[in-house]
Amino acid sequence: MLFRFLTLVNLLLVMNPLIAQEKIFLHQNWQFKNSTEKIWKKATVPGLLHSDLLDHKIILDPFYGQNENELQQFGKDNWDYKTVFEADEALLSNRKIRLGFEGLDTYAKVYLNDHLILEADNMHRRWEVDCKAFLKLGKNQLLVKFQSPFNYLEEKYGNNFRVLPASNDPSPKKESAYVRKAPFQFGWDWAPRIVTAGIWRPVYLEVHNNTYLKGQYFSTQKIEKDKATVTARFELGFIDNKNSDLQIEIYDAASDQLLASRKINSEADLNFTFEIQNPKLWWSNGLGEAHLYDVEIRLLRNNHLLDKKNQKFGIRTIELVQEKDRIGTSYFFRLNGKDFFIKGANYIPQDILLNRVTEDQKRKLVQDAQNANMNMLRVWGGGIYESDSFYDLCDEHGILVWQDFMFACGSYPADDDFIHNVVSEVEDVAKRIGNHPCLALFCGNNEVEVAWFNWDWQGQYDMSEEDSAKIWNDQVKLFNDTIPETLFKVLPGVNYVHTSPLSNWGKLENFNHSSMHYWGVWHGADDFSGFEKYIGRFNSEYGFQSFPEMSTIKKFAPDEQLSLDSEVMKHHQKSYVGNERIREFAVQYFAEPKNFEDFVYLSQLTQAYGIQTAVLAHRIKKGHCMGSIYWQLNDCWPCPSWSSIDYYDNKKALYYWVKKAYEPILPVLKKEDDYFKLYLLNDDFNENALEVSLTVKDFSGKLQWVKEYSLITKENANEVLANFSKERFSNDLFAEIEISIKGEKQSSYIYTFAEPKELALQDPGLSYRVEKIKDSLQMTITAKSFAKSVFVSSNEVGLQYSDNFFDLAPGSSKTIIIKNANDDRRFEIKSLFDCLEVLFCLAD
Ligand code: BMA
Repeated sequence: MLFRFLTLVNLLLVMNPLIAQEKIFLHQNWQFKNSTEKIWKKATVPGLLHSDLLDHKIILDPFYGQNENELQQFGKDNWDYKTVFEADEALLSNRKIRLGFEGLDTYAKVYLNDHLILEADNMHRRWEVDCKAFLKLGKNQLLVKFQSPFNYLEEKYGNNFRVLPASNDPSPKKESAYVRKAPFQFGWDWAPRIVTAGIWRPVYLEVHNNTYLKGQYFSTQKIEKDKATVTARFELGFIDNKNSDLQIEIYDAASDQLLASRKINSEADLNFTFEIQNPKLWWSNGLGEAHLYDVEIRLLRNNHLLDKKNQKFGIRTIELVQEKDRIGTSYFFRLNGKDFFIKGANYIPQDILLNRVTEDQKRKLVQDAQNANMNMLRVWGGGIYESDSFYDLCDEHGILVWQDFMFACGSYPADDDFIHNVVSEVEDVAKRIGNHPCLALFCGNNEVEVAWFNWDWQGQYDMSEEDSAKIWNDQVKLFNDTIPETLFKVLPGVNYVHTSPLSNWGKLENFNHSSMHYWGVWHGADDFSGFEKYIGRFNSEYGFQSFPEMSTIKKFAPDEQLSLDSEVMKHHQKSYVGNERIREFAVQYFAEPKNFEDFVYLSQLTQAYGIQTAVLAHRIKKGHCMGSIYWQLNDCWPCPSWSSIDYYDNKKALYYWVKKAYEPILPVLKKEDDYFKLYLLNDDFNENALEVSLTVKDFSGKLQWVKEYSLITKENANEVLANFSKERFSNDLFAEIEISIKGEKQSSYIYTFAEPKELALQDPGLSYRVEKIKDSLQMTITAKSFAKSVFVSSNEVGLQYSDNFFDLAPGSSKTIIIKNANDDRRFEIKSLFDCLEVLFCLAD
């Protein structure tokens, strides 16, 4: 079959000399074995060792119970992967044949027909090598021998190994600092330790018969009223020395209109500018359309087409503005000349077994971010540089990306080998993803600098002054010199900061400067009032943990472990702070949980309450503060964590509450000293003529008073609509704020006037109606009296609710759409007054 496929491809190549290159994926016939054993077993490529072990039932589900403990040896062993593929004459007749790996995890020796043709030592980069000389007619064997990072380091350093700080790596030697492999796989405060190996991204042969297009980069130089100046840069791959008489032409792919053409006679000609008339700009979510240009690039010699490629790009300028101002030091983004507020989340890899993440899962998550009114994701530095498709999705959905380089919470060596490795990694990553309009910022690392100055590593790791100076100089060399110098060579002028945060939360003055990870809540002793007191200029991390819902917990814990302090629940909690902190806060803000299920529900409300408090405080202080990126969007396994969407794609209360808090135009009623202030938070750049009504009722529905306002909003400016003395509100009242345009209701919001625990809630008398409409369920829930935080859940994971964890005014109904529900799913509806309100099963 494979043979036939290759033959066909090569026939095409022979018959059509215009096709200069072709990729042939080598994903068939793979086998693997422990390198000390003899028997080969079937393997999946692309894939990872632990997935293969799972497929063969050699290991149990690493997420269940405490199974993680049982599989540590597999990451310490060495593993071999091999395949056999056929090469025919047509293939071998190609002038140039390259073997490429889009990802090898991590220390790998690659043998083609027993010739060592590649030695890899970095999971984060692509590898390509000429292999024509080693291919033969007929069967060819490709063998990849993976050495575990531990064995590799042992062999390299022996007794001279020097432990470097790596706060989340539980191993005493903290090897992860030396290995260019996703840091979180060595364990993190939300991740198990699964040290994988394998051919984790595609592997292919690529053939070339002519000079070819190897890379193409477009960046916006200038945007004027009716034209944009775009810089195009190209990289060519060569077969021979005939590099003259070339021509590059750029066409609009849809209209086939020629946009630019250039004669190429030297390296310098590969970099040129051209203009696009009446450009359509790329905007982030909320500011406008994320328009993408699709161009076809043709490479010609004497009018003969040598190669062609399609490439998308956006016309946009983005600056990170870091200037001294009257407060301190600013940190905000300017997109196409507009200064705007960033609303987003920190993104981590979607599965610790990275090969399991599907394209659908990626699309879904980026769409979820867009639907939650986010305009930025931070691809955090302890994971991976994402796949190309992830950045494509961000381009399409107007989600800006803050891209960390993959260094987090540790110190790193800076010897020649390591620096050389990092240079190759940075070059490769910048070339691979640098073209995307979504890319707003590259950041050297996560928390390497704050950790150095605040976490007492010098004491913990017993460093002499000399050691300490050396280690610190190494960090400066890496993040202030090597990485930016390399990055700017590939992407001149791109935004770069050497670390996040630039300012630490320890001192009040620091909140006037730059980026901030505020961890006084959770890692410090602050309660949620800290979120209102301590507001950085740009909050790139802050968060609070919760438990995933019961359907997810039951996937990893047997019934007898369903308690907060059971062994399994403790095992899945990877933060040193522990599960008890979640309970303390739930009791402080909501209620003493009646049982474990009740605790799980309250944990989510507590988290949502805290983070919503933070987001609103950040937005109210727009100007001082220009960004809010909470920790963390998603999970890589099922566990209690800071996430807003759990591993099985159940959205937590946090997701729905943040989605509201991130709305572009949002009325907020907030207690400040002796007053309740009615704010209109406004991130919209248009002028809107709005009517705002505020209706106050008691929990049984009796009307107290009403106020109405009309206004025309100002571009991107918050306003205070009213101040009310606090006596006008009590713990048995709620307000419904409606926004209308020309009498037509656009949105409505409910606010209560005391902390949830203080509310004088009464039995809401919930009832429901369910209808099946096509493949979705439509559930209408009605409340007799005020219902707080109504939560619909099922006994299965992954259901998609159009809304959840919402309040209902007395006598009102809300209809939600539930997707992915089978007829035999059981549902529960609960509210804060009473858990387990209604139990039903559609099949009953
Ligand atoms: C942040 C992150 C992670 C960590 C999180 C929660 O600082 O950078 O290192 O998982 O805190 O502790």
